[in-house]
Amino acid sequence: AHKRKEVAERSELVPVKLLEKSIYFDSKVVSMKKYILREDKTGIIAEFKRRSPSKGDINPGASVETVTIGYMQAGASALSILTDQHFFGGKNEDLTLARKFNFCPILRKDFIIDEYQILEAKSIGADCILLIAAALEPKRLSGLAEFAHSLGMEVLMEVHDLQELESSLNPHLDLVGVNNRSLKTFDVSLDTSFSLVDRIPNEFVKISESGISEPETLIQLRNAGFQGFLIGENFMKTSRPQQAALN
Ligand code: IGP
Repeated sequence: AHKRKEVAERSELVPVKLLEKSIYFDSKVVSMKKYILREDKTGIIAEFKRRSPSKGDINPGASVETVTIGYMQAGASALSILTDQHFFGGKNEDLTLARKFNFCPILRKDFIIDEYQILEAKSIGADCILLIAAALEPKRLSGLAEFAHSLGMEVLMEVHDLQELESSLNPHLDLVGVNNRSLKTFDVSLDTSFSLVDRIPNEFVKISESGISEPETLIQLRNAGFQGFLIGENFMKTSRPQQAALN
């Protein structure tokens, strides 16, 4: 409900015509799918997140430039930038700043419910959008994914259980992510990932999301069949997130 209002307000303020004037609107997308599969990289999608509903403030003063450049130097395959202000203290300018300093795929992390937000994602410099199965009707999700593809962007669909996965799979997705954190209780269980990995068709790049804090966990997830790993808090909670990513 809160996103509906935000979208209505913003589309009033910044009409689509203006979004389309952005220098990023016609620029080529950097493929997250390809970068995740590159063997000279770790498969890690490193996230910039100042705060979260489950943890409160994580790193309120962190600098987008310093952290994202450090992430990429440490071997991350891609970046995820929270742009949701209400729950995560993010903003669109964070993503654009990350874009200016990095040549890599960038995921716009937000709650996308409308085509306007996808046009906006393109205009701020994103390469990939997140669509959350728990928040969208399967038909709607598929339509939004198709729309993102029409702009040249890639799509990561996030699921929490088998029901969401099976009802929402569609041909317009590039990556499928299993979120280990329940949106309702905020409890993290890596078993969510282990139990769903084999149910994701191999045409999609498989991502495990949330609660990853040990190198061993990453290795176990990789052995189970995951190709990408979305990591935020474990890096951001340190005073130098860009160095945490080196370990
Ligand atoms: C990162 P963590 O536990 O490493 O900070 O998790 C990422 O998976 C998490 O931020 C996330 C998220 C989301 C945030 C996953 N899905 C959807 C906002 C919306």
